[in-house]
Amino acid sequence: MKNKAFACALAALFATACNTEHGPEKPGNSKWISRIVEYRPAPGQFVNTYLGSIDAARGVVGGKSGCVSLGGFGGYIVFEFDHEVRNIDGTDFVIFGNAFDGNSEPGIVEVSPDGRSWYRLKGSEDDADGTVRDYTIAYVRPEQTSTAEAVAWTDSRNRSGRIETVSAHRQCYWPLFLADAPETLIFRGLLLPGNSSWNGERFVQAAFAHGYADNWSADYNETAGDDPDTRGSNKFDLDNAVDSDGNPVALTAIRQVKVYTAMNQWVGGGIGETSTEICGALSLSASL
Ligand SMILES: [Ca+2]
Ligand SMILES: [Ca+2]
Repeated sequence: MKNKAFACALAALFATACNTEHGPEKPGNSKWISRIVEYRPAPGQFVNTYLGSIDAARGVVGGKSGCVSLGGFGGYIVFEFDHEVRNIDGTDFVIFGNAFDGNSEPGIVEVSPDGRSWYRLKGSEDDADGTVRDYTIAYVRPEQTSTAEAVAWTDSRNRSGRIETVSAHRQCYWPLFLADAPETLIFRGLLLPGNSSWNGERFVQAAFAHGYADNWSADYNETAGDDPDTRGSNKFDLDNAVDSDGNPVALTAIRQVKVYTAMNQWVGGGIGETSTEICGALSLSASL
């Protein structure tokens, strides 16, 4: 069928799918992230490295082979797919992290139907003792940015501290690539209680039950939607959306996803600040 082959080649040229049984069809959707809307990390040991740059953020588009670090509390990434993520039965999308047993760095997930209104997907610790609503932190740019230096912060609970440097990472911890070149970085959100403890041999960061990114939860190695690519991810359901007062919100579909580091925690043993990593995401609406 020479003509059909030509038609398919032509269809491919214009990025449309070609079904050999029924001819050209509507363009296919990708199940992976299609675009990074914003990447604004908080200071951290991987900022300005291969894990903490604009290139790292772009690296999580189109698959799950890249990884980007969000730095300390509040640092975030916003991404979208090439289609709306619909609220289907159960899991609607999944997010990949680099969690493993004893290394959970939970990030809170928010979703938006329009890029303006945002709703949190409620996780297991959102109402736990030690969780702080409307938490605000302000980091101050260090005096010099040519080499590693601790980054001071103050927060809405009248506390102060520093993102200390660790010996393994000697570059500047302050994000130098932000277009607005801020002198102060301010982040707001829900602060989750710390998860770090000494188990007699090493410091561990325990998993929370469910509802966070980069979290070694029980569902991490399960699959969703009969897609084996979803293994090794946290699962998210739009049914868990809540507004800023914590009241449930009915969402039928969303356009954008935001993830931010949800702890302001320093872990001993040379581990340093808790920082959520995002290594891709997958929508279960791509083939709907
Ligand atoms: Ca759902
Ligand atoms: Ca991590």
